[in-house]
Amino acid sequence: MDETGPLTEHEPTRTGLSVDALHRALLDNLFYVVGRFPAVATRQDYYRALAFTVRDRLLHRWLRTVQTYKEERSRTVCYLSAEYLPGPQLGHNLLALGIFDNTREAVRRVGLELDDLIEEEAEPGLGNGGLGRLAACYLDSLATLQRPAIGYGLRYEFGIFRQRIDNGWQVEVSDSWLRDGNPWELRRPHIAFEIGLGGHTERYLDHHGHTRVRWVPGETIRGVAHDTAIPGYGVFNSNLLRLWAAEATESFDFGSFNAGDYQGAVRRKIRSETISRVLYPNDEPETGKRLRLIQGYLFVSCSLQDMLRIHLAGGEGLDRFPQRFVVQLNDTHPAIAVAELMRLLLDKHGMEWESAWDLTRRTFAYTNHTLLPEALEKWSLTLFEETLPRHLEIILEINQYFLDEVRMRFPHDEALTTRLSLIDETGPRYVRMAHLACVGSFSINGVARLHTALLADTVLRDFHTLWPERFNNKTNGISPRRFGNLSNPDLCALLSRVAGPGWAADAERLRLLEPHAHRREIYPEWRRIKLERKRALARYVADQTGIVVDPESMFDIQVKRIHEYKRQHLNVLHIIALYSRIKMDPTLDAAPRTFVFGGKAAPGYKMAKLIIKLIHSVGEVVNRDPAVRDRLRVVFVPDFNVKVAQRIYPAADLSEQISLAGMEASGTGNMKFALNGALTIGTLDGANVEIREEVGAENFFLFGLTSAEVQARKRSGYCPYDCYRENPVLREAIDLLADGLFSHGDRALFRPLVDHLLQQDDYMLLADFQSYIDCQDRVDRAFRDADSWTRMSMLNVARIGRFSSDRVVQEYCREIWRLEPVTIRP
Ligand code: T68
Repeated sequence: MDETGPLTEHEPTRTGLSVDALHRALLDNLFYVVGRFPAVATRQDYYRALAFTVRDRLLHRWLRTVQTYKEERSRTVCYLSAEYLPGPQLGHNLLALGIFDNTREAVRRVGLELDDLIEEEAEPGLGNGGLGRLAACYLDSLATLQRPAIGYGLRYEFGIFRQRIDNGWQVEVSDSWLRDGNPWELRRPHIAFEIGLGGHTERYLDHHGHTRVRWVPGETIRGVAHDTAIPGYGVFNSNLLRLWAAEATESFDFGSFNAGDYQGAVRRKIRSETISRVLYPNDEPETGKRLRLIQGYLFVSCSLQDMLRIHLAGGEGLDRFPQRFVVQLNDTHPAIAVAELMRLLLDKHGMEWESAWDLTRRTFAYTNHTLLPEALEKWSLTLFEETLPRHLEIILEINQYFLDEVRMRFPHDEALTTRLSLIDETGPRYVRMAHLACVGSFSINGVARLHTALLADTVLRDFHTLWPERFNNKTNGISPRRFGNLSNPDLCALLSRVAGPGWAADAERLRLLEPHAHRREIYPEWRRIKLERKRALARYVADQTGIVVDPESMFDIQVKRIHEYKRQHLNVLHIIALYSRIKMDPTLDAAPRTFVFGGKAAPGYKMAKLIIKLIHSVGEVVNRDPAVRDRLRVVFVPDFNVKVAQRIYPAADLSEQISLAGMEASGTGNMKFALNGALTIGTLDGANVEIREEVGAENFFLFGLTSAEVQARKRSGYCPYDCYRENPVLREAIDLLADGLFSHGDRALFRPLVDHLLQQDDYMLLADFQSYIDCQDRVDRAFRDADSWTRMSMLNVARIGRFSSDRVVQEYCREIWRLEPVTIRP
């Protein structure tokens, strides 16, 4: 007691927010939960004790929240997503609870620094990239906007691989994020559901004499809930992220056990638990991956069973289910939910087809995240039949009714029917998951205005013809808490001073910064904050890569998954061109630049891995060359994840958003950079289009073909070799690469890349090359006028408020989910 100071009666150890209460709880948890004395405790021990301290406070809010939602019979949105990338929890939760300063002080009392404890946390890498991070931003906004919501997903034991770089090549290392335990989650053994797999179906007569179907699975597996609280910012509401882990239904197969086969008995348990073992990296053909199909089914079935349980416990009939729940499908990964809800209603709850179908279609809404035809999910019919035989029957029946409806409306168009079918019969038969999602949903949305328009015009064109009223756009947004307050506290303090602290919960208020963008006296502070973040990143880069960079140089950054359509190699071609220009003309007047890259390549995507090697190879030559040493630097930050991202966005001067127009659904990094005062060089792709409209064309560096021009060029027969032949600068850059300047004379290393560019160039780098180079020249001139650059930077921040995830979640609530706020009182 003496050590910790007195506690008031109103400050119980488990909920109090004062420095005293937090300090006392920290020591308590260190001793009773972590099991360590202060004298021997490590930082990791203290991190865990602090996490438990925060979790207690969250649990308290979350129980109040659940109670209130129940009493008020609130309508709830269930976000079904195979991926979540929430990032480290500690800092975020302290911010939401408003106890950052008190906690800092409490941690100081035990002789430690809060920032060091925050560093200890291993982040849950339960997603590949933008799609998973978007889901996490939306959960943050839903809680902040006081909307009842549950995020459902999978508790992968191994998240996205960790990336090491070995001699310039990506090496994948498994991510054992649960190794030290996860203090944020609560395992709920009593919230568990069984799912079936394989087996066969049987028909029987029910007591009304109706034919019904029974699925007799070959095996069953259990999904057990693991809950994490998601607190809203500055409100008492706390929602839930519920992730399912696979477990065996019986630890022992007693048949084998009794027969003396102990090994066999345990084998089945191990096999069951394999199901939620590992997250699949994207960009790999998945049509044959049974495990991935089962993963999707596991979390979807458990989630739907959980919703039905909650609903029925409320005492209302199933017919009221769509009033109480709305389910958002985050891409097609959970689209099996359409068939699974039908199965549960028909086979488990004895509903008739028509009412079950009506209910199902009033429950689901679908978000599409890609236009890449190769990324549209499909599953082989044979695999489906083996794994989910009952679901295949249901899908075929849905298809029959659906195609009858199509034929009725378009009687003479058999081609249309073939195109719309849930089954692709052009070769070996496949189930088209996007079609299942469209047919089973009352709303279909894209994630940026251009993306939605292209969806309606290309991959989902026929569905748009059929049901134009179902289509709508929801332009993506990002959490201003995580990518503002948390990652860039100094900038945010300045924003709060000039625009008022309310901007973090109401990002449109950033507009109040706009008049200040013309006050030169504020510029030095703005630049000082940026420089400080660049210095911090420079230290991190030196630590991670050994490369020293100059914080005064322009930080030109491209971080995102490595993919040809995102065109990291166009960025590299610019570096090569600039390098060779400076070599030819050492007096060339250009601002020193540091090119920063980061991002993972799918393990099976050879070309993406070669692009990583290319970045390192060019970096090696450029960084070593005394002729350009102080003017150009190229670095690759390994293992890009949410934690690293939070260091990078604040340090950027220039944000590279250079995908081929029409390829990037939205992008969200573009928004995170702009919120942190970077200017964008970009094409008219995804959300860039809308960002440019908001910040003003004069504050955005635009280049490249439009998506309409891309289509036209492709139709008229695009020939990349013509660009190469006609443009000496481009020719020089490509020749240097092909001739082995960056590969110690090895002409074979980058041959696949060069050949692809010259012969096919699917993503039209050569067509956009000159426009990109010219635009980079404009960037250079602009950067050298420091005052004008600062003004543009400030205007970007002032006008980026629309891209808060709060804005888009409000749109989802109003236009799709019909969801009202529910205030939780302490
Ligand atoms: C991204 N998609 C879009 N997919 O590429 C990006 N894919 O434009 C958009 O901003 C973002 O979604 C949010 O809408 C993805 O991130 C995946 O990660 C993915 C995962 C598994 C399978 C396929």
